[in-house]
Amino acid sequence: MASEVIQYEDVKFHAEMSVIAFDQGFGRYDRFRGGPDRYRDFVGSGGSESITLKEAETVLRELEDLRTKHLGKKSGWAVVKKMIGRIPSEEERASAGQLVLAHEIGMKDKLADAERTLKLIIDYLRVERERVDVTLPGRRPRRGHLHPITLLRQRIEDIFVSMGYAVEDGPEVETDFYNFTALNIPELHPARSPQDTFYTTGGLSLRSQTSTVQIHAMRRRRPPLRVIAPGRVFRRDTPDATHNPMFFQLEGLLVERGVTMGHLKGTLSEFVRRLFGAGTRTRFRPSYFPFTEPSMEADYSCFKCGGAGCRLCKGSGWIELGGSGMVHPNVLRAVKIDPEEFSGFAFGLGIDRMCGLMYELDDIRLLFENDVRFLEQF
Ligand code: 2U9
Repeated sequence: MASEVIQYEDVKFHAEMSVIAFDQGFGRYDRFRGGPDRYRDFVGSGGSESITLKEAETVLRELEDLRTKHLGKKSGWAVVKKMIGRIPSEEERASAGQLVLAHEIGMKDKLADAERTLKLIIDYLRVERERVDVTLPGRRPRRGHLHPITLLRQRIEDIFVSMGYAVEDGPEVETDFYNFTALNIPELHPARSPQDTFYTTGGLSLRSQTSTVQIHAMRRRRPPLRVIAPGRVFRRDTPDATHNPMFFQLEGLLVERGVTMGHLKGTLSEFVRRLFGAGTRTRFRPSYFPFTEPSMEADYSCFKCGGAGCRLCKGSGWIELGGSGMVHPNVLRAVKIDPEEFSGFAFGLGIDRMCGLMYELDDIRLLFENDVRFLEQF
């Protein structure tokens, strides 16, 4: 083969065969030729021919393969170019060179034309895919709000803070001392039994009232003191429409010199007037709590019927606020406050119960189910 003499005609023949093969392969891409504006026929509103981004990317890849096959280093075209050098006549060699070059330019032009169109189509469609219509209305994030219990707790806190009370917080898991002993709850009192209180295996208990917080407060800051303690408390009740084993309480404690039951009555009366309106009346009934002596229950006139009697107050005209009393001397002694020098009053109310009444909920458990359809009504 190396010794074989090659002539112009041989090169011309092989070159033309190669160009025919190329044209055959290129045929299906011919529609992408047509100059720098040809891409407009495929994209945008004026496009009469359609192509997807994925299709255009595939065609471009195929076109590169076609170039390699017909014009690459291992192609028939490379063989044709090598043949030129083996033509003995200088003149014929020059003519063959010109012929081959002209064919090569022709094929490369076709490829470049189609490639340019495809690249422009791809650029256009990529931009199109990523285009954001800034005039579209946004997705409005759903705005949350505070839980109804929190809303009521904050209203109550505001009233007491304006009367000079500090808001205190404390642990939900307690020792017997804070949960019972310091509160003058006797050793065998049923509240201490595991039937009423949740115990941990380590002998601690979930606080059954927030009085624990006030015991902490009295040990930390000596009297005179005014604190309220809102928070979760836990009692082993079977849940029903009016009970939940976890509920929210708010207790208040005031310890100063010369405090009387008159101060207690005045404080609670003022509190319900601020919460439910100036016309709200109060009444006090004798009661018993281990941590207060004397003790009393406080009622307020129904905010719905004004005392005439309605479904909300079960016809009585009164609604129960909670318990209260003068702090038992034993409780003061438990935290080393001299009951001869200081006296105090305390009260407690259930926030969930009050919340249920104010929003006329027929089941207190709704407050803890976390159902947005319920919660978003407040
Ligand atoms: C200390 C001493 C005494 C807080 C008090 C009540 C009466 C009371 C209930 C109301 C409804 C609990 O949520 S409820 O079930 N509470 O009746 N609580 S006196 O007495 C205290 C507090 C702290 C140091």
